[in-house]
Amino acid sequence: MKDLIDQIVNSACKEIKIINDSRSLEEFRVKFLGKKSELQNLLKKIGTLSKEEKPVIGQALNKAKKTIYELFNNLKNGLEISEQDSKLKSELFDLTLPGVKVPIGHKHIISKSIEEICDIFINLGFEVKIGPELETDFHNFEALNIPADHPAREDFDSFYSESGQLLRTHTSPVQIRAMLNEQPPIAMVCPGKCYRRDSIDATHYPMFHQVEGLLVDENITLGDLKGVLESFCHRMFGSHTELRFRPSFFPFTEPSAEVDISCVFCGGKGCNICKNSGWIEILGAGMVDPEVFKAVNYDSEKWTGFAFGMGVERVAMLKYDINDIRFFYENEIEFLKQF
Ligand code: 2NL
Repeated sequence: MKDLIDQIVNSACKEIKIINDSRSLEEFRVKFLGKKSELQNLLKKIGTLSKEEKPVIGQALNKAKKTIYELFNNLKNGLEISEQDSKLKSELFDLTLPGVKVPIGHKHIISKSIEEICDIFINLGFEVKIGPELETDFHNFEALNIPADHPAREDFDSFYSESGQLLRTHTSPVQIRAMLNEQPPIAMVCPGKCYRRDSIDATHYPMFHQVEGLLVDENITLGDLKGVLESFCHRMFGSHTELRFRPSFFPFTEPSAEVDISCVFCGGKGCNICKNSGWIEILGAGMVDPEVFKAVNYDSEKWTGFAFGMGVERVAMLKYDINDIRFFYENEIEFLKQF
Protein backbone atom coordinates (compact mmCIF):
# COMPACT_ATOMS: atom_id res chain seq x y z
CA MET A 1 0.00 0.00 0.00
CA LYS A 2 2.92 2.27 0.79
CA ASP A 3 4.22 1.61 -2.74
CA LEU A 4 0.86 2.48 -4.22
CA ILE A 5 0.88 5.83 -2.35
CA ASP A 6 4.40 6.59 -3.64
CA GLN A 7 3.29 5.76 -7.20
CA ILE A 8 0.38 8.18 -6.90
CA VAL A 9 2.63 10.99 -5.65
CA ASN A 10 5.13 10.25 -8.43
CA SER A 11 2.57 10.42 -11.19
CA ALA A 12 1.11 13.63 -9.66
CA CYS A 13 4.63 15.13 -9.72
CA LYS A 14 5.00 14.13 -13.40
CA GLU A 15 1.59 15.36 -14.53
CA ILE A 16 1.75 18.74 -12.83
CA LYS A 17 4.82 19.61 -14.92
CA ILE A 18 2.89 19.71 -18.23
CA ILE A 19 -0.05 21.74 -16.94
CA ASN A 20 -0.14 25.35 -18.15
CA ASP A 21 -3.76 26.49 -17.82
CA SER A 22 -6.36 26.52 -15.06
CA ARG A 23 -8.69 24.08 -16.79
CA SER A 24 -6.10 21.29 -16.88
CA LEU A 25 -5.16 22.18 -13.32
CA GLU A 26 -8.79 21.64 -12.22
CA GLU A 27 -8.77 18.25 -13.96
CA PHE A 28 -5.58 17.48 -12.02
CA ARG A 29 -7.25 18.44 -8.74
CA VAL A 30 -10.28 16.21 -9.39
CA LYS A 31 -8.06 13.30 -10.41
CA PHE A 32 -5.65 13.41 -7.45
CA LEU A 33 -7.52 15.16 -4.63
CA GLY A 34 -11.23 14.73 -5.54
CA LYS A 35 -13.80 12.52 -3.85
CA LYS A 36 -13.26 9.76 -6.39
CA SER A 37 -9.47 10.03 -6.41
CA GLU A 38 -7.22 7.05 -5.70
CA LEU A 39 -6.00 8.63 -2.46
CA GLN A 40 -9.58 9.06 -1.25
CA ASN A 41 -10.29 5.42 -2.10
CA LEU A 42 -7.27 4.34 -0.05
CA LEU A 43 -8.42 6.51 2.88
CA LYS A 44 -11.78 4.73 2.84
CA LYS A 45 -9.98 1.37 3.12
CA ILE A 46 -7.98 2.41 6.18
CA GLY A 47 -10.55 0.79 8.52
CA THR A 48 -9.75 -2.62 7.11
CA LEU A 49 -6.08 -2.41 8.09
CA SER A 50 -4.41 -3.92 11.12
CA LYS A 51 -3.78 -1.94 14.28
CA GLU A 52 -0.08 -1.58 13.46
CA GLU A 53 -0.56 -0.58 9.85
CA LYS A 54 -3.29 2.02 10.45
CA PRO A 55 -1.13 4.90 11.82
CA VAL A 56 1.72 4.25 9.33
CA ILE A 57 -0.49 4.24 6.26
CA GLY A 58 -2.68 7.01 7.66
CA GLN A 59 0.34 9.25 8.06
CA ALA A 60 1.67 8.32 4.60
CA LEU A 61 -1.71 9.11 3.05
CA ASN A 62 -1.92 12.49 4.80
CA LYS A 63 1.62 13.34 3.76
CA ALA A 64 0.87 12.36 0.15
CA LYS A 65 -2.33 14.46 0.19
CA LYS A 66 -0.41 17.41 1.57
CA THR A 67 2.37 17.06 -1.03
CA ILE A 68 -0.07 16.86 -3.93
CA TYR A 69 -2.13 19.74 -2.51
CA GLU A 70 0.99 21.88 -2.35
CA LEU A 71 1.84 21.01 -5.96
CA PHE A 72 -1.68 22.01 -6.91
CA ASN A 73 -1.75 25.19 -4.86
CA ASN A 74 1.66 26.46 -6.03
CA LEU A 75 0.76 26.04 -9.67
CA LYS A 76 -2.69 27.56 -9.04
CA ASN A 77 -1.13 30.75 -7.70
CA GLY A 78 1.42 30.85 -10.49
CA LEU A 79 -1.22 30.36 -13.19
CA GLU A 80 -3.51 32.99 -11.70
CA ILE A 81 -0.73 35.55 -11.79
CA SER A 82 0.34 34.78 -15.36
CA GLU A 83 -3.26 34.62 -16.62
CA GLN A 84 -4.03 37.94 -14.97
CA ASP A 85 -0.84 39.27 -16.46
CA SER A 86 -1.67 38.29 -20.02
CA LYS A 87 -5.26 39.54 -19.61
CA LEU A 88 -3.88 42.87 -18.45
CA LYS A 89 -1.39 42.94 -21.28
CA SER A 90 -4.09 42.25 -23.86
CA GLU A 91 -6.32 44.96 -22.47
CA LEU A 92 -3.65 47.54 -21.84
CA PHE A 93 -4.08 50.80 -23.75
CA ASP A 94 -0.70 52.37 -24.35
CA LEU A 95 -1.17 56.09 -24.82
CA THR A 96 2.38 56.45 -26.12
CA LEU A 97 1.80 54.15 -29.13
CA PRO A 98 1.71 55.99 -32.48
CA GLY A 99 -1.81 56.29 -33.96
CA VAL A 100 -3.04 54.25 -36.92
CA LYS A 101 -2.12 56.15 -40.10
CA VAL A 102 -5.14 56.93 -42.30
CA PRO A 103 -4.30 57.49 -45.97
CA ILE A 104 -5.22 61.12 -46.57
CA GLY A 105 -4.53 61.41 -50.28
CA HIS A 106 -2.70 64.38 -51.80
CA LYS A 107 -3.50 68.00 -52.57
CA HIS A 108 -4.84 68.18 -56.13
CA ILE A 109 -2.58 69.89 -58.65
CA ILE A 110 -5.52 72.12 -59.69
CA SER A 111 -5.96 73.31 -56.07
CA LYS A 112 -2.22 73.88 -55.84
CA SER A 113 -2.19 75.83 -59.13
CA ILE A 114 -5.14 77.99 -58.01
CA GLU A 115 -3.26 78.77 -54.80
CA GLU A 116 -0.10 79.67 -56.73
CA ILE A 117 -2.00 81.95 -59.13
CA CYS A 118 -4.00 83.65 -56.36
CA ASP A 119 -0.90 84.08 -54.14
CA ILE A 120 0.82 86.08 -56.87
CA PHE A 121 -2.18 88.40 -57.21
CA ILE A 122 -2.54 88.69 -53.42
CA ASN A 123 1.06 89.93 -53.39
CA LEU A 124 0.11 92.50 -56.03
CA GLY A 125 -2.70 93.80 -53.78
CA PHE A 126 -5.67 91.86 -55.15
CA GLU A 127 -8.20 90.12 -52.92
CA VAL A 128 -9.72 86.69 -53.58
CA LYS A 129 -13.50 86.38 -53.91
CA ILE A 130 -15.68 83.38 -54.66
CA GLY A 131 -19.29 83.09 -55.79
CA PRO A 132 -22.05 80.62 -56.69
CA GLU A 133 -21.65 78.05 -59.47
CA LEU A 134 -25.37 78.12 -60.32
CA GLU A 135 -25.94 81.55 -61.83
CA THR A 136 -28.60 83.73 -63.40
CA ASP A 137 -28.60 84.69 -67.04
CA PHE A 138 -28.08 88.28 -65.94
CA HIS A 139 -24.87 87.69 -63.95
CA ASN A 140 -23.39 85.18 -66.39
CA PHE A 141 -24.30 86.84 -69.74
CA GLU A 142 -26.49 89.96 -69.72
CA ALA A 143 -24.31 92.14 -67.47
CA LEU A 144 -21.25 91.07 -69.46
CA ASN A 145 -22.66 92.50 -72.66
CA ILE A 146 -23.15 89.04 -74.15
CA PRO A 147 -26.27 89.46 -76.31
CA ALA A 148 -29.23 87.05 -76.21
CA ASP A 149 -28.38 85.78 -79.70
CA HIS A 150 -24.74 85.05 -78.83
CA PRO A 151 -23.85 81.39 -79.55
CA ALA A 152 -22.60 80.91 -75.97
CA ARG A 153 -26.17 81.48 -74.75
CA GLU A 154 -27.62 78.58 -76.76
CA ASP A 155 -28.98 75.71 -74.65
CA PHE A 156 -26.56 73.53 -76.54
CA ASP A 157 -23.47 75.24 -75.11
CA SER A 158 -24.32 75.52 -71.41
CA PHE A 159 -25.93 73.48 -68.62
CA TYR A 160 -29.31 75.03 -67.77
CA SER A 161 -31.47 74.08 -64.78
CA GLU A 162 -35.24 73.72 -65.04
CA SER A 163 -35.58 76.98 -63.14
CA GLY A 164 -33.82 78.76 -66.01
CA GLN A 165 -30.55 79.28 -64.16
CA LEU A 166 -27.30 77.85 -65.50
CA LEU A 167 -23.95 76.51 -64.35
CA ARG A 168 -21.64 79.49 -64.84
CA THR A 169 -19.58 79.30 -68.01
CA HIS A 170 -16.83 81.52 -66.54
CA THR A 171 -16.13 83.13 -63.14
CA SER A 172 -16.93 86.68 -64.39
CA PRO A 173 -20.34 86.66 -62.61
CA VAL A 174 -18.42 86.78 -59.29
CA GLN A 175 -16.98 90.10 -60.44
CA ILE A 176 -20.39 91.37 -61.55
CA ARG A 177 -21.70 90.54 -58.04
CA ALA A 178 -18.74 92.35 -56.45
CA MET A 179 -19.36 95.51 -58.55
CA LEU A 180 -23.10 95.41 -57.75
CA ASN A 181 -22.23 95.20 -54.04
CA GLU A 182 -19.46 97.75 -53.66
CA GLN A 183 -17.97 100.90 -55.12
CA PRO A 184 -14.45 101.17 -56.64
CA PRO A 185 -11.60 100.89 -56.09
CA ILE A 186 -11.79 97.13 -56.61
CA ALA A 187 -8.87 94.76 -57.15
CA MET A 188 -9.98 91.14 -57.07
CA VAL A 189 -9.39 87.67 -58.46
CA CYS A 190 -12.03 84.93 -58.50
CA PRO A 191 -11.01 81.27 -58.83
CA GLY A 192 -13.48 78.46 -59.31
CA LYS A 193 -15.24 75.80 -61.33
CA CYS A 194 -16.89 76.58 -64.67
CA TYR A 195 -19.05 74.44 -66.93
CA ARG A 196 -19.50 74.19 -70.69
CA ARG A 197 -21.09 71.49 -72.80
CA ASP A 198 -17.87 70.46 -74.51
CA SER A 199 -17.00 66.96 -75.69
CA ILE A 200 -14.06 65.53 -73.78
CA ASP A 201 -10.68 65.46 -75.51
CA ALA A 202 -7.04 66.17 -74.57
CA THR A 203 -7.74 69.88 -73.96
CA HIS A 204 -11.50 70.04 -73.20
CA TYR A 205 -13.61 68.90 -70.27
CA PRO A 206 -17.22 69.91 -69.43
CA MET A 207 -16.02 71.12 -66.01
CA PHE A 208 -12.86 73.18 -65.71
CA HIS A 209 -11.37 75.94 -63.58
CA GLN A 210 -10.75 79.61 -64.18
CA VAL A 211 -9.12 82.47 -62.38
CA GLU A 212 -10.43 85.82 -63.51
CA GLY A 213 -9.18 89.20 -62.34
CA LEU A 214 -10.68 92.68 -62.22
CA LEU A 215 -9.27 96.05 -61.28
CA VAL A 216 -11.42 99.19 -61.27
CA ASP A 217 -10.23 102.66 -60.25
CA GLU A 218 -9.71 106.11 -61.76
CA ASN A 219 -7.28 106.50 -64.67
CA ILE A 220 -6.48 102.83 -65.18
CA THR A 221 -4.70 102.21 -68.49
CA LEU A 222 -3.69 99.35 -70.74
CA GLY A 223 -0.17 99.95 -69.35
CA ASP A 224 -1.41 98.97 -65.87
CA LEU A 225 -2.87 95.77 -67.32
CA LYS A 226 0.39 94.95 -69.11
CA GLY A 227 2.44 95.57 -65.96
CA VAL A 228 0.22 93.36 -63.78
CA LEU A 229 0.15 90.52 -66.31
CA GLU A 230 3.90 90.73 -66.87
CA SER A 231 4.51 90.47 -63.10
CA PHE A 232 2.15 87.51 -62.96
CA CYS A 233 3.78 85.62 -65.84
CA HIS A 234 7.29 86.29 -64.55
CA ARG A 235 6.41 84.90 -61.14
CA MET A 236 4.42 81.95 -62.51
CA PHE A 237 6.74 80.86 -65.35
CA GLY A 238 10.09 82.49 -64.52
CA SER A 239 11.51 86.01 -64.92
CA HIS A 240 12.96 85.25 -68.39
CA THR A 241 9.41 84.81 -69.76
CA GLU A 242 8.44 87.26 -72.54
CA LEU A 243 4.87 88.48 -73.19
CA ARG A 244 3.04 89.29 -76.42
CA PHE A 245 -0.35 91.00 -76.65
CA ARG A 246 -2.43 90.19 -79.78
CA PRO A 247 -5.56 92.18 -80.58
CA SER A 248 -8.71 90.13 -80.02
CA PHE A 249 -12.40 90.51 -79.22
CA PHE A 250 -14.51 89.84 -76.11
CA PRO A 251 -17.98 91.37 -75.63
CA PHE A 252 -16.99 92.53 -72.10
CA THR A 253 -13.68 94.29 -72.87
CA GLU A 254 -12.64 96.97 -75.34
CA PRO A 255 -9.91 96.90 -76.46
CA SER A 256 -9.31 93.19 -75.96
CA ALA A 257 -6.17 91.10 -76.26
CA GLU A 258 -4.99 87.56 -76.19
CA VAL A 259 -1.77 87.22 -74.24
CA ASP A 260 0.99 84.82 -75.24
CA ILE A 261 4.14 83.91 -73.34
CA SER A 262 7.40 82.79 -74.91
CA CYS A 263 7.20 79.00 -75.19
CA VAL A 264 8.00 77.38 -71.83
CA PHE A 265 9.31 74.27 -73.60
CA CYS A 266 11.70 75.69 -76.22
CA GLY A 267 12.25 79.18 -74.82
CA GLY A 268 10.92 80.76 -78.04
CA LYS A 269 13.04 78.87 -80.59
CA GLY A 270 10.07 76.91 -81.91
CA CYS A 271 8.96 73.34 -81.10
CA ASN A 272 6.06 70.87 -81.40
CA ILE A 273 4.17 72.35 -78.46
CA CYS A 274 4.19 75.97 -79.75
CA LYS A 275 3.75 74.77 -83.34
CA ASN A 276 7.07 76.37 -84.21
CA SER A 277 5.79 79.87 -83.41
CA GLY A 278 7.81 80.25 -80.17
CA TRP A 279 4.66 81.57 -78.42
CA ILE A 280 1.96 79.98 -76.28
CA GLU A 281 -1.43 81.54 -75.54
CA ILE A 282 -1.94 81.84 -71.79
CA LEU A 283 -4.84 84.22 -71.11
CA GLY A 284 -7.34 86.76 -72.42
CA ALA A 285 -7.64 90.31 -71.17
CA GLY A 286 -8.77 93.83 -71.93
CA MET A 287 -10.14 97.13 -70.64
CA VAL A 288 -13.60 96.74 -69.10
CA ASP A 289 -16.27 97.67 -71.68
CA PRO A 290 -18.41 100.70 -70.67
CA GLU A 291 -21.50 98.51 -71.29
CA VAL A 292 -20.42 96.31 -68.33
CA PHE A 293 -20.05 99.39 -66.09
CA LYS A 294 -23.53 100.48 -67.19
CA ALA A 295 -24.98 97.09 -66.15
CA VAL A 296 -23.60 97.44 -62.62
CA ASN A 297 -24.49 101.16 -62.34
CA TYR A 298 -20.90 102.42 -62.37
CA ASP A 299 -20.25 105.84 -63.92
CA SER A 300 -18.07 104.93 -66.92
CA GLU A 301 -16.98 108.56 -67.26
CA LYS A 302 -15.38 108.32 -63.86
CA TRP A 303 -14.23 104.70 -63.55
CA THR A 304 -11.85 102.74 -65.71
CA GLY A 305 -10.59 99.20 -65.31
CA PHE A 306 -9.07 96.10 -66.76
CA ALA A 307 -10.02 92.45 -66.54
CA PHE A 308 -8.46 89.16 -67.51
CA GLY A 309 -9.25 85.48 -67.44
CA MET A 310 -7.20 82.28 -67.57
CA GLY A 311 -7.89 78.56 -67.60
CA VAL A 312 -6.26 76.90 -64.60
CA GLU A 313 -5.95 73.52 -66.38
CA ARG A 314 -4.13 75.19 -69.27
CA VAL A 315 -1.74 77.05 -66.95
CA ALA A 316 -1.06 73.87 -64.94
CA MET A 317 -0.52 71.79 -68.10
CA LEU A 318 2.11 74.30 -69.32
CA LYS A 319 3.82 74.76 -65.96
CA TYR A 320 3.87 71.08 -64.97
CA ASP A 321 4.22 69.56 -68.46
CA ILE A 322 0.91 67.62 -68.47
CA ASN A 323 -0.27 66.78 -71.97
CA ASP A 324 -3.85 65.65 -71.40
CA ILE A 325 -6.58 67.42 -69.36
CA ARG A 326 -8.17 64.04 -68.52
CA PHE A 327 -5.28 63.21 -66.16
CA PHE A 328 -6.65 65.83 -63.74
CA TYR A 329 -9.96 64.02 -63.30
CA GLU A 330 -9.05 60.32 -63.20
CA ASN A 331 -8.45 60.47 -59.44
CA GLU A 332 -5.19 58.53 -59.80
CA ILE A 333 -3.25 59.06 -56.57
CA GLU A 334 0.05 58.18 -58.29
CA PHE A 335 -0.52 60.98 -60.85
CA LEU A 336 -1.45 63.51 -58.16
CA LYS A 337 1.47 62.56 -55.91
CA GLN A 338 3.91 63.77 -58.57
CA PHE A 339 3.14 67.41 -57.86
C1 2NL B 1 -10.20 84.06 -71.55
C2 2NL B 1 -10.67 85.45 -71.52
C3 2NL B 1 -11.38 87.17 -70.10
C4 2NL B 1 -12.50 88.83 -68.81
C5 2NL B 1 -12.17 87.50 -69.04
C6 2NL B 1 -14.07 90.20 -67.53
C7 2NL B 1 -14.86 90.26 -66.42
C8 2NL B 1 -15.62 91.38 -66.20
C9 2NL B 1 -15.56 92.43 -67.03
C10 2NL B 1 -14.74 92.33 -68.12
CL1 2NL B 1 -16.64 91.45 -64.84
N1 2NL B 1 -14.01 91.23 -68.36
N2 2NL B 1 -13.34 89.09 -67.74
C11 2NL B 1 -12.00 89.79 -69.64
C12 2NL B 1 -11.19 89.43 -70.71
C13 2NL B 1 -10.88 88.13 -70.95
O1 2NL B 1 -11.11 85.84 -70.26
O2 2NL B 1 -9.70 83.64 -72.54
N3 2NL B 1 -10.33 83.33 -70.47
C14 2NL B 1 -9.87 81.98 -70.40
